[in-house]
Amino acid sequence: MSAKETEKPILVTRSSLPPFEEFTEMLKPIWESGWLTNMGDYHKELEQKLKEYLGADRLVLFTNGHMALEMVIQALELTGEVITTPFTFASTTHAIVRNGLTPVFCDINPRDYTMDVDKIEALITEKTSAILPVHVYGNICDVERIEAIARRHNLKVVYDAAHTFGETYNGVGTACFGDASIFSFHATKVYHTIEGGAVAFREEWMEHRLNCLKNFGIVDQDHVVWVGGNAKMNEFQAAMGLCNLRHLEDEITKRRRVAERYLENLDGVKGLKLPEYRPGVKPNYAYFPVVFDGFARTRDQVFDGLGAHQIHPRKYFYPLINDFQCYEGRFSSKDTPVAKYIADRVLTLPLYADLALEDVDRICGLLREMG
Ligand code: T4K
Repeated sequence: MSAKETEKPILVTRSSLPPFEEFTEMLKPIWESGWLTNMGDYHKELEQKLKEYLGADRLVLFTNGHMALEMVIQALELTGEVITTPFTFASTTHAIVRNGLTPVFCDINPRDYTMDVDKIEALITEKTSAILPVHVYGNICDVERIEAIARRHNLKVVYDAAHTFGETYNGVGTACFGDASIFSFHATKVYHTIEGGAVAFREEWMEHRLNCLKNFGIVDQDHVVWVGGNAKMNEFQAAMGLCNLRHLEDEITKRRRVAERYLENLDGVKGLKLPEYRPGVKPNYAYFPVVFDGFARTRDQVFDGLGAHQIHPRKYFYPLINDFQCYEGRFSSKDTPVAKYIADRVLTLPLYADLALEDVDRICGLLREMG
């Protein structure tokens, strides 16, 4: 049934859920054992299944993607400055700053909005310890060139892969790039555990440290070795994750249909830049960003125009992080002009598995009328 018939607003996304009984059935063992959190059976099972699915040799679960990022930065003992992108969700920069480090913003490329690799080296100083790029919207960064730069300058690479669950580049999963990659399993993601996240990483020693950090830095009852926090995934989250993993292929297929319908409908509309992936990327259709550049209306006019029809895209990722109030006086979006340009013109259109194709047609019809 289309949203027009139900008169429900169409939001940018809508969580997919497994069949109700499938989830409630999973709850029985939790009731029987009385084990609700702290690395229970579902936690162990999910960790194993996700390693297999993502092709990751090593992976540790977290209660959300943000804590995964904060704690991998802590585990790697990064220092000084971290080169990153301002064109992302608040989490990426906040995780750097909350570790007492200085983000150094690199501009993005106007094609797929990932870090402009040609601009990284000019930002490296003797204080730089790492590069933290984002596979924004699921657009995979130029991982080869980032790897080469990092090796040349002896820097760590941590990818914010929050948007890339299930994606591959030349057949390799995104969990396999850099020293580590973080994933978000938030309710709004292609794959979710209600709230949740993970770190996939290269070196074996990190496993013990990450597992301790997410549990207050406790090694055992007699030893607390790190100043950790509490970032454990609980059994209810893990149960949801196990259910959702069974439905993932279906989820991505349905999303692909929606994305393809947008592409068919919007192809050739003047002043509308549609999503583009680098060759070799197998996408998961997490987001459908469009950039209004030379379109008859501004991004904000389109946002309001669709809103009048109960259609609510989002301005991901606006405002740019270097313009956030909390960073006033420290950074400026003037230093990242391409990111500023895109952030002022981008809208992510509604995209989720159950979005009816006739609703996609309606959204596209409205966009064409405005163009
Ligand atoms: N790095 C990157 C690049 C990220 O994008 C994120 C998260 C992270 C790191 C951190 O990962 P987590 O710690 O979150 O695991 C949403 C998500 O909360 C956030 O996870 C996500 N990025 C970000 C891009 O989007 P908001 O503030 O836009 O969420 P909200 O509440 O406005 O929801 C957006 C829409 O989603 C709603 O209009 C309707 C739908 N929705 C929302 C919820 C909460 C549902 O359908 N079901 C729900 O339960 O941040």
